[in-house]
Amino acid sequence: MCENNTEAAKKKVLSCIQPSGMLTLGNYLGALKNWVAMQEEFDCTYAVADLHAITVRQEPAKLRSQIYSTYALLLALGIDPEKHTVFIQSHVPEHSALSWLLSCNTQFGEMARMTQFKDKSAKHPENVNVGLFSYPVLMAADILLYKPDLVPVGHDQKQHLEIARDIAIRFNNKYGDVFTVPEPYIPKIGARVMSLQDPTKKMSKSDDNLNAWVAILDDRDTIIRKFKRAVTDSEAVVRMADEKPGISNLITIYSAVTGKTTQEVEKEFDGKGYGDFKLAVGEAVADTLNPIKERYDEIIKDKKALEQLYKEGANKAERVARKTYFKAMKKVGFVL
Ligand code: ATP
Ligand code: LTN
Repeated sequence: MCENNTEAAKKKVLSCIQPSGMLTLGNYLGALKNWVAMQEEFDCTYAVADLHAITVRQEPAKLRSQIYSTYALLLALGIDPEKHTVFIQSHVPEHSALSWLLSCNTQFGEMARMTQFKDKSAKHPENVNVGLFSYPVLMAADILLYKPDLVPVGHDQKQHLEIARDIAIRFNNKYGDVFTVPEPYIPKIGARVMSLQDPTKKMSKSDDNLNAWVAILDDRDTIIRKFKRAVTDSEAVVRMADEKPGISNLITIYSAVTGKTTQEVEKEFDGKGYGDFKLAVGEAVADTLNPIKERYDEIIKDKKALEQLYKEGANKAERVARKTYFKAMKKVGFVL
């Protein structure tokens, strides 16, 4: 079989990440590591979802630098813009345009029950904007434009993916076959990483306590210091247990970065104190993240090369997006 046929047979994957802050060890182990791995088996389209980021207030200069840095970080992680499609959402205007068509085919009541909307509007009562409300429709447009078979998402995004599927099915039934109905993809690898300061809460980049989370781009000393300060318990035994959320989280992280099983980790630290264990976790995480940071520092220096890559990415994406968008427009009855 020629290579093109093999490529054509590959299933298509799409996912996006918001440039809404410094990406964390949680984003890496829970999502991005898997994006990298999926490149082997699938034809992947990945985007920096910058339009989604402005559903909460963003300072313009900071937003701009975060968009650059998120794109550069995807490349530093090993996402290959030559073999796959990597772009910035706002560079492909079909996302906003299809979002309008889909909005007029989505019910108010469907959006009003989205739990993320309820959570975020409670968190930012001063800015409950219409974009925050219709966020899942834009996400549906992101997905449906590229007809992916699979969409890798974390648990928090499953409800949004379900809506994207409902919108696609309803649109197809009303106007004829336009969209592929995507399946959620829950990764085989993927750890849920908890806060280092409150291990009952997920590690989150919007946590005000900087010791609670590790950025992918933190330097070695900072990473080790944050792990040294991680909240644990007074038992002084390294074992996985519900009543030991701090140590259990550190075991999960150590397993994820070293590939060792829980049992192997428990055995390795049998009879050793928490000090030794925390240092080992910090060092192992730094060993994993530091090479990414080194590549990132190189990539972000060369703005010209970066610009060329994101422009090419947008062109590649738009060729696919435009076809789907015009097909949808035509079916709805617009004059083209
Ligand atoms: P925020 O802090 O603004 O809520 P976040 O850090 O939770 O953001 P998102 O941008 O919502 O990150 O998530 C991007 C991806 O990373 C999602 O697929 C999400 O499931 C995954 N992810 C985020 N935090 C973690 C975590 N602590 N453990 C595992 N996966 C995570
Ligand atoms: N809402 C997602 C980011 C996102 C996304 C998408 C994920 C925007 N568009 C399309 C998958 C597919 C988030 O906040 N994690």
